[in-house]
Amino acid sequence: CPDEEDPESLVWNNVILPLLQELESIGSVDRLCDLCDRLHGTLADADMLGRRCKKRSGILRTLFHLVDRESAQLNLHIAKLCLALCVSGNNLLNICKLVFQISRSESNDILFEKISIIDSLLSLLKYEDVGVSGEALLYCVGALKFLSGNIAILRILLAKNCIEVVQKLLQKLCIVSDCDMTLAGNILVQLTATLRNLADHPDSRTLFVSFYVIPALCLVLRHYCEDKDICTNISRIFSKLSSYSECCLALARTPNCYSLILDLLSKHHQKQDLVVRLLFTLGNLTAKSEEPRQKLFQCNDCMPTLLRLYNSYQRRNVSSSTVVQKEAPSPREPAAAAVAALTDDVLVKLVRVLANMCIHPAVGPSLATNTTCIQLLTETLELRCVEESEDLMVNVAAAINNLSFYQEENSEIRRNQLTIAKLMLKLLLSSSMDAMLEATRVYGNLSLHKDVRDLAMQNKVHRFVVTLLDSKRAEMCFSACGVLTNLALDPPNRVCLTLEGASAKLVDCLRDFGPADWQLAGQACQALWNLIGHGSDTLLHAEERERLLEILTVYSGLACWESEFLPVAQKLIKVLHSVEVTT
Ligand SMILES: *[C@@H]1O[C@H](CO)[C@@H](O)[C@H](O)[C@H]1NC(C)=O
Ligand SMILES: *[C@@H]1O[C@H](CO)[C@@H](O)[C@H](O)[C@H]1NC(C)=O
Ligand SMILES: *[C@@H]1O[C@H](CO)[C@@H](O)[C@H](O)[C@H]1NC(C)=O
Ligand SMILES: *[C@@H]1O[C@H](CO)[C@@H](O)[C@H](O)[C@H]1NC(C)=O
Ligand SMILES: CC(=O)N[C@H]1CO[C@H](CO)[C@@H](O)[C@@H]1O
Ligand SMILES: CC(=O)N[C@H]1CO[C@H](CO)[C@@H](O)[C@@H]1O
Repeated sequence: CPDEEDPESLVWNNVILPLLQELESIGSVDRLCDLCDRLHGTLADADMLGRRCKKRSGILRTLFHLVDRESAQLNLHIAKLCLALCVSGNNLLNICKLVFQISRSESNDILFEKISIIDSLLSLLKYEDVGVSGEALLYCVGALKFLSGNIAILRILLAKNCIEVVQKLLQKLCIVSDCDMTLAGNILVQLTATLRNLADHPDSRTLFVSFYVIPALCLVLRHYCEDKDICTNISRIFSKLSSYSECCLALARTPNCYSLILDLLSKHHQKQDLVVRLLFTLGNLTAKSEEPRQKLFQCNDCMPTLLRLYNSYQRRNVSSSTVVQKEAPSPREPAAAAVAALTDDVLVKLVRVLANMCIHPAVGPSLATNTTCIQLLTETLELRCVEESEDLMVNVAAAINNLSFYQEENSEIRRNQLTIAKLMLKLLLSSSMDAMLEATRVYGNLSLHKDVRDLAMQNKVHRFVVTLLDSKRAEMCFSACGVLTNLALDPPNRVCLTLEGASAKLVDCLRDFGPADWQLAGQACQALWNLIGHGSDTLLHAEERERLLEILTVYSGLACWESEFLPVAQKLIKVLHSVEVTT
C-alpha cells in the first residue's frame, strides 16, 4: 500500500484519526480540551499545521461540530487550533466572531490567559489583508479591545510586542482603497480604544515612542479627520500620553502636529469631549518648552481657532445658565450643571494654552495687544464666579498676569487696567487661596499705575493685602510685598498702611522667610523702604526699628546673598542708623 510509505498518512492513521474519533464521541469538556491540545501537539510535531495537511478539511469539520457544545473553554481551544490551521474566508470570520463573543465576558479573561491564544490573534493583525479579511479583523481587534481592559492580559499583550503590531496595522489602515474605508474606520475605532487601554500601563509609554505610534496616530487623524469616534479616541490617547514628557516630545516632533490639532478643533468644535482633550494636550505641549509655544502660534489658524472656540464656549454657558436661572432660581438642575462643568472644562484648558503660549516673547505681545483676546478674558471674569468656576478664574488671572509682562504702548491689558483691577477684587476677596494668589500677582503688576493704586485704596485692598503677609506660603507673602511696595509709593497711603500694621508684618515676613528666600527678602525690604518714605523713618516704632536692624545686619553678613537683596538692605540700614543717631 503506497500510503504506508507516506509519513503523513502514518501519523494520520495511527494518531490523528483515533484522536478525531474520540473528539466525536461524547466526553467531558475537560477531556475534549485535552484532546484538542493533543491534536494540536501532534499536528505541530508532524509539521502538519498551516495548510500543509492534505486532510485538513476533515479535522476542521470535526472541530466545527464541537462548537455546538457552547463551552467557552472548549471553543477557545478550537479557535486556537483552527487559527493554527490557517482557516480563511468565512471560516476565519466565524472563528473571529466566536473569539469576540467569548471575550465580551470578563469572566472568560482567565481562559485567554490559560489557553494562550493571544499570539494567534496578533498574527492575524500582522498578516491578514484588510481588503480580504477586513470583517474578521474587526472582530479580532474588538476582542483585543475587551481583553486589553484586563491588566494581566494587557501585560501579556505588551510582552508579545502588541504595540509594534498595532502600529503597523494603523499604517495599513491608512492606505486601504476607498471601498474599504468604512470597514477600516470601524477597525480603527476598536484599535484606538485598545491603544487607549494600553496607554494606561507605565511600561507602554516608551514603546509608544520607540515604535512611532504617535506619528502613526497623526497619520490616521489626517485620513479619518471626519470620523468623530476615531478622532475622539485618539484625543484620549494623546491627552493621556501628553502627561509624559517623552511622549510630548514625540508628538511635538511629528511634522505639522499643531495644524492638525487645530484643524480637528475647528472641524469638531461642538464635540466637547474631543475639544477638551485636544486642548489639554496642547496645554501640556506648551507647558515647558518655548518651541511648541511659538510653533503653535505660528500656525495660520491658531488664534482664530482658539478665539472662536473661546467665544462659543463662553456664550454657550452664559445662555444655558440664564435659561436655568429663569426657570429655577435654585437649586440648579444637575443636568445643566453638568453641561456647565464640561463647558468650563473647555475654557480652563483653553485659557491655560493661551497663558502658556504668551510666555514666548514673540507670542506674548500679539496676545497682549489683541482686543478680542483680552475682551474674552475680562468677560470670563465678569461672567463667572470663583465659587463655581475656581480653576477657570485662577487660570484667567494667571493668563492676565503673564500678559501683563508685555507693557507695549498698545497693550490691551494696560488700556483696560482699571476694569481688570475691579474684576480682580472678586478673586482677591474670595475664599480660594489660589484665586487670591493670582489676583495679588496681577495687582502687583497693575498697581505700578496711580489710578489702579487709587482704586485699590478706595476698595480697601490694602487691608486685605496686609493680612496676606500672615500667610504661611512664601509665594503669597512675596506677591503681597510686591503690591505693598507699589501702594507705598503714594505718601497718603503710607499712613493707612502703617495703621494696618504693615511694617511690623513686613519685618515678620523678613524674619520668617528671608533666610530661605533672598528674593522675598529683597521685596520685603523694598516695601519697607517705600513705606518709610525713602528715609524719613517716622513711621517705624523704635522697637520695630531695632528688630529690623538686627535682622538686616545678620542677613547682610551672609556671603551668598544676591545683588537683589544687598543694595536695598544696605540703603535701609543706613537710614535706620541715621535716625537712631538723630533721635
Ligand atoms: C485678534 O486675533 C484674531 C485672531 O487671530 C484676529 O482675527 C484679530 O484681527 C485680532 N485682533 C487684533 C486687534 O489684533
Ligand atoms: C456657567 O456655567 C454654570 C451654569 O450653567 C454656572 O456654574 C455658572 O454660573 C455659569 N456662569 C454664568 C456666568 O452664568
Ligand atoms: C505664566 O508664566 C510663567 C512663567 O513666566 C509660567 O511659569 C506659568 O505657568 C504661566 N502661567 C500659566 C497659567 O501658564
Ligand atoms: C509686571 O510689569 C513689569 C513691567 O511694567 C514687568 O517687567 C514685570 O515682569 C511684570 N510682572 C509680571 C509678573 O509679569
Ligand atoms: C477608550 C475609548 O476612548 N473608547 C471609545 C472609542 O470610541 C468608541 C466609539 O465612539 C467608544 O464607544 C469607546 O468608548
Ligand atoms: C508633562 C506635563 O506637562 N504634564 C502635565 C499635563 O497637564 C496636567 C494637568 O494640567 C498636569 O497634571 C501634568 O503634569
